[in-house]
Amino acid sequence: MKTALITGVTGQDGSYLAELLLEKGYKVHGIKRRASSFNTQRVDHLYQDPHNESIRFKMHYGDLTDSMNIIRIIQEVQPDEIYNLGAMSHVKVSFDSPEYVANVDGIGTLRILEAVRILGLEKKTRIYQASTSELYGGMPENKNENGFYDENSPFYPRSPYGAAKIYGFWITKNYREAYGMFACNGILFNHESPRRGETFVTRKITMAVAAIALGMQDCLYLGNLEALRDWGHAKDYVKAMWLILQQEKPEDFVIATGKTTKVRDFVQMSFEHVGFKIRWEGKGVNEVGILDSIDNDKYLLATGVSLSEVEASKLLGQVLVKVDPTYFRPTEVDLLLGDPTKSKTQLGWEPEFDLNGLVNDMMTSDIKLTQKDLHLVEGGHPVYRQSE
Ligand code: NDP
Ligand code: GDR
Repeated sequence: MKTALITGVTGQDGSYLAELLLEKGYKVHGIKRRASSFNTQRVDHLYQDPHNESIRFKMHYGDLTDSMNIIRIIQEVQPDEIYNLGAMSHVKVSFDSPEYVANVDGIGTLRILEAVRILGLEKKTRIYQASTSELYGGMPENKNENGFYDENSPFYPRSPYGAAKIYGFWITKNYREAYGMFACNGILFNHESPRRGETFVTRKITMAVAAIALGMQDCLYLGNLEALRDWGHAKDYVKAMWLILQQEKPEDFVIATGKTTKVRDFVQMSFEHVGFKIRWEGKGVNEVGILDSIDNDKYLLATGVSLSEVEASKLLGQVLVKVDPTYFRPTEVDLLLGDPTKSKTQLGWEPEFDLNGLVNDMMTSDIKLTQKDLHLVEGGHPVYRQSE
């Protein structure tokens, strides 16, 4: 039985990866942070009682800023594979906490690599580093001749997050070359899911659209509607992480869909799921999304309830989307588009979800969650949501 250690197991990717590895028969250890309230919702369904010695899923308290803790956990677990997914992963927030993000996302990677070396596990333990398309920074001149970013495209990070992750990228490559370690970077483009953190743009949109459709929210405030992202499904992307560590030779891989979409179009697609057609008016910070028409059959199919004529006429013509400059970034990555050729040919990686499938999965899940919230509100339990 192989043993894996996942940092960031409580995050979006960590939870899907833990599921995948358990399905494959691994013993899975995860590092979780101590917090004043539970932060394990994404993996609660995997919990196994630690009093039972034969469990295959176990979590350890730890933090990527704490070398001693990292060394002790790796010594205890003796992993065959480490997936370093732990990070302060929000690009906009990294401008607020640049030193912290350098410590966790940059030096944290070094702590993992050096711990493996200190413990003499260089030949046993394979390491996956969660690198990112943010390394490219969306610089137009750095795309390849076909207009994509690939494994050979130059980097130009545009945030403290990107700058910290570029250290993680290079130190992983350096330990591979210097010490012959099986250490690889997955350069993953944006990937989303119903488990995506609520402040990333896709999830913010699908949660707001569900809440607007069910009458729990009036308006969705967003930043740059023009940004283009190459969005895939996290379930598909964790499969690629595993494949990268099963290769004969350690190498770096781009994981992407090869298609790019504007934030505005993701908004449109999410509203279309509930039968709402949005009309865009105005420019820049004055741009708004107005409800133009409603397809009642689609609304019924998505929500399980029908809108009365009175309810529908109240909604039509309302401004449902506004721009709030609070969400603009000091430096923006305008366009990301990855070339998955190497991962498809060499890893045999094939994603199952396209963008429509992703939007459907996220919207279906967020409608269910909103309906649960509605029941709570009806039962006299207020539901508080932050609109970040
Ligand atoms: P999430 O933000 O959902 O999860 C991040 C995880 O890291 C959480 O478990 C979090 O713990 C943990 N973490 C944060 N700070 C620390 C710390 N100081 N010590 C230990 N653990 C910590 O991110 P994703 O799952 O979306 O992403 C996984 C990784 O992949 C990240 O490294 C991210 O930067 C990278 N990445 C993500 C992409 C994406 O589109 N999702 C694309 C490319 C790269 P807690 O739950 O307590 O907050
Ligand atoms: P990103 O993801 O920065 O690409 O990083 P995010 O979803 O935060 O932003 C994508 C694009 O949408 C624009 N945008 C908004 N973003 C947020 N969060 N909130 C808004 O209201 C909003 N309005 C518009 C942003 O400006 C941006 O252009 C993600 C993270 O998962 C990283 O950890 C990962 O490395 C990269 O993807 C690849």
